[in-house]
Amino acid sequence: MADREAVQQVLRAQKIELPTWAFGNTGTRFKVFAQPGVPRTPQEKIDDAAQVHKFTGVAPSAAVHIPWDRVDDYAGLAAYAEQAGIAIGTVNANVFQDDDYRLGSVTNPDPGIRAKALGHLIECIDIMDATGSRDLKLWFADGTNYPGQDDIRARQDRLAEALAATYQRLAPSQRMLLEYKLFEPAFYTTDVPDWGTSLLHCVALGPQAAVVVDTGHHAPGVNIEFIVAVLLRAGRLGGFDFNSRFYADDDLMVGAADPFQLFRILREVVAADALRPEAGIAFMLDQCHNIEPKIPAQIRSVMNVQEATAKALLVDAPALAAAQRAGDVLGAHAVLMDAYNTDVRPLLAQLRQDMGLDPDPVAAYHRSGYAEKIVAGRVGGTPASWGS
Ligand code: LRH
Ligand code: MN
Repeated sequence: MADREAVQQVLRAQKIELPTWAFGNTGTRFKVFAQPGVPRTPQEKIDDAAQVHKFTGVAPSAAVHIPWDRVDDYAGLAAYAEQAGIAIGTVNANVFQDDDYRLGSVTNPDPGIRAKALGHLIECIDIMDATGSRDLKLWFADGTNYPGQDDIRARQDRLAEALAATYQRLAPSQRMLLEYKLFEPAFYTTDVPDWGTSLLHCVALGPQAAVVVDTGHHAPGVNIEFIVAVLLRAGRLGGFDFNSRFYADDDLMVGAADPFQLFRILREVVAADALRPEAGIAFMLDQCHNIEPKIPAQIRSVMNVQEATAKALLVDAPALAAAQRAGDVLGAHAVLMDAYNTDVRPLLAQLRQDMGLDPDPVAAYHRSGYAEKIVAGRVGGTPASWGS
């Protein structure tokens, strides 16, 4: 079993980025349930994200989504976040909620609409310049619903053209992260449906482009850790959108539906020595808390990533390698399962105490009275939501 002191050192340095949109009202096409105390402004979303960092110590940044987090002064927003003890992280573009994008954004047959979409992508880089963000994350809802609706190859050409124009606007320290998704909202073709398509575009663009693996964006049964291992080997894994699902893009709390899968994914990251910040993997949550209280759900999600990471770090790597070399199938599997079946909660509770935090972040949050404060204080105004 790996050295626990060393494991704690790595866990102490872990950074998990939160999605501002998880603090707003979310739902499905059937209903977006309104919850009391939900933030009304990007600043209030940052306040809530800062609570998660306050109680976990490992969530020092929040990703923003434009226009959901649109403000007049992005440098001011970054300063506000700093005051709250966190930073503005990844900037997410949004070219999926405008009527003009019915037939696509950067892949739309209409060059005028493509230019409009490209304009937004470039605007997001201007925002990154103001917030000091490293990453531009691009997810395109673009696709078709019926065979023949549009030319699959022509849409790829349009996509490549827009990505190239966006890429050349990046500063040397900035990156473009291209997220793929099997389907939804398009139901026949999606223009970036899988890791292969994203990787092809990233390789064509250059070294500042990398793939984002959203754990909810695969067909049932897909071996996500295999994709992770291959992207790490290619040096093109840019980051994760962590969540979990039982069926489709359910956006449930990471590790809730399949904690063993999350462990296997983080095992590939650990095996590639890619947990280090220098490895440049963005560990982000991308979730929607449709029915559950949002801040405790984010705290629980961060804890789920910590637990899976701790188990992945506890794998006895020399013993595993020896069993693998020896072709000892059951022996090798047992080494991995020993780590997975290790109760790491005491180790993490100790780590939190060593970091000056309460060993039980969720209980500490509930004792803080913050939940009652925001319900009482956030009256009036327009609660944040996906508002499509
Ligand atoms: C698309 C997605 C993408 C976003 C959105 C909030 O399903 O995963 O990352 O921008 O969710
Ligand atoms: Mn995502």
